[in-house]
Amino acid sequence: MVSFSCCGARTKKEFGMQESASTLASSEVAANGQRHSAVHEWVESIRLLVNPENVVWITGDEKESSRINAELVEDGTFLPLNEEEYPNCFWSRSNPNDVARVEGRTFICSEQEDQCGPTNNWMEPGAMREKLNGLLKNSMSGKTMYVVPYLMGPEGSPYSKVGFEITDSLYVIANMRIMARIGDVALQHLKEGDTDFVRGVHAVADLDPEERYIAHFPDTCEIISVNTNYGGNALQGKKCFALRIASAQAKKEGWLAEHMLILGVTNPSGKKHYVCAAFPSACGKTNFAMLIPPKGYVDAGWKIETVGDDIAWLNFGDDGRLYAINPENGFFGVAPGTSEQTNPNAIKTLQSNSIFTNTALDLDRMTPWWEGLTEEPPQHVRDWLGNEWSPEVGSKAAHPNSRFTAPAAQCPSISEEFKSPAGVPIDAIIFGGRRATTLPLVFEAKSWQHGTFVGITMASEATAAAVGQVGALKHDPMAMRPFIGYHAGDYFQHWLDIGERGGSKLPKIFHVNWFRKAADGSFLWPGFGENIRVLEWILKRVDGLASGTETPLGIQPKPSEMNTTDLDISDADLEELFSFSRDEWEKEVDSQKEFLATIGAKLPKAIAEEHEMLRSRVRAWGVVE
Ligand code: OXD
Ligand code: MN
Repeated sequence: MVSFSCCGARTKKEFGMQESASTLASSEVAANGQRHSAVHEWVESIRLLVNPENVVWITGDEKESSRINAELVEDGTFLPLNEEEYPNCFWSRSNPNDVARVEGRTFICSEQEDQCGPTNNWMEPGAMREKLNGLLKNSMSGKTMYVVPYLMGPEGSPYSKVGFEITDSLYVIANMRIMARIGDVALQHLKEGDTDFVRGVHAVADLDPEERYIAHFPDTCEIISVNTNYGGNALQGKKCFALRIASAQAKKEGWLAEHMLILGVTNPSGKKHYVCAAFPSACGKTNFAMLIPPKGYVDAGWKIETVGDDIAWLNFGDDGRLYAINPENGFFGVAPGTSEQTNPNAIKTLQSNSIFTNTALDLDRMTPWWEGLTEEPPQHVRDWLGNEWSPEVGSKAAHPNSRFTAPAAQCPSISEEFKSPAGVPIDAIIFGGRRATTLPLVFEAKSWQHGTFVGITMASEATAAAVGQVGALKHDPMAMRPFIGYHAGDYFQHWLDIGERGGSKLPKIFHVNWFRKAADGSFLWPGFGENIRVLEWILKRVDGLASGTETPLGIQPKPSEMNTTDLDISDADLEELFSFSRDEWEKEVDSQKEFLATIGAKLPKAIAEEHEMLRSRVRAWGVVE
């Protein structure tokens, strides 16, 4: 039996690199010591605080990566998987108390409390600094402090941004290497004397959940996460930088940092459109980003390409349109439910050079396993807690939020444009949630302002990506509730301001719901690859080829506009997917009102008006005078 320990704090290892407080492993850093003096001053200030035995700069090269993985294997954090089936892949378990994002321990430390708003936890920056300095002080003594330069966005893109994560966790570096472009490539993006970079510090400490902090300082572009090693908290490029800090930067600079996938759709006439979509965590976003069309569509010439699966940065191009880049370089996907049936592209992506955290392990094959990967579990399974497991145990073998970290470039559907510095022009923005009732399969908003309202009022039944009650309905504006790095009311206003600026060149906005259920609890819509049928209608609307029909919610497809060829769905189910219940909508509008009230005085007037207009439309619908 292979002995295996949890990833967590580790002691200093030789690492086989030049190392000392002042030695820089990267030739680039050494050569540009002066050029990056602002970086060095900050790194030195952290070194003095955390007091490591040595400092190592991460260069991002292949040999370094092999050394890191070997060291993680040596200290028991990584278990190498079957080299034939999963080359260069590793299995890892986290501390059981550290398996998801913890919104209760996530803070936005803006100068003023009213810059933080009701969707975030606030702590006065000085008080938070004092608290964190206490936790960080000497936290790396006897250990190595690694400095990880990273680039969010494609190389050479004017929209890409540089961050640094100082960490004592090789597990974090191994994951960051997949999720971001790390090392010298990031330093090359920093211009002479540039101070525009995000400063991040991460210390595993002793993983005490009571002293766990994921703190953001949007005014100074700083991130500090302590007492956690979970991806969403500790891989700072992702949620911390690319959403929370970037959203605050985007507000100041006039762009959008959004929790959205990006995909390209080519239709049979060869026309290519790009779409962004926002769904709350673990609502099938990765599956949608890598959608494989059904055979009839493939034969007809439809093609889907993936640009991003989680985050989009949208900037205005010279032509006045919104262009999206994916700031990330990898996928940090939820494993359970991912299979050859649900997402063959993800399965191919994660077949090599990937890390599996908190999945189960097939001990005979030394391959990762999770619920849904195969119909039957393997014979000999170790669960995510490290115990022998069989279905009789009654618990899940893989944690519901277990993850794969896999390089985006390995995805069979990855778009050429994934690396495009200019990004891709967006034709449609799609909002969606997991709703068993009330919301139809698809509708289009009447305008950018109405679409902003639709995004603000989206809600979803909670999943396992964040700690909390699974199944409860949560309002999640633009799927950004846990990620808006400033006051939600100001964020809503920012969306309206973007609307003013972009005018008629802006993408059209839609809402979808793949999860509506019949009275017997079964899903009404097959979902997965069939969702291309909804995309087809959306793009017909973009091209002015479908007139749709007006409902209180917006514009829905006429039955004849939905392509149902080869689709196994009854007319009754299709009708139910689009049905409108005044009773359900009266309740929905009330629950929206309650949510909007939580935003307080900063709720834009235009949004309150949209809400009133929706209420009137709902009341008037079908009422014969
Ligand atoms: C994620 C999330 O991990 O949204 O992408 O929680
Ligand atoms: Mn996400």
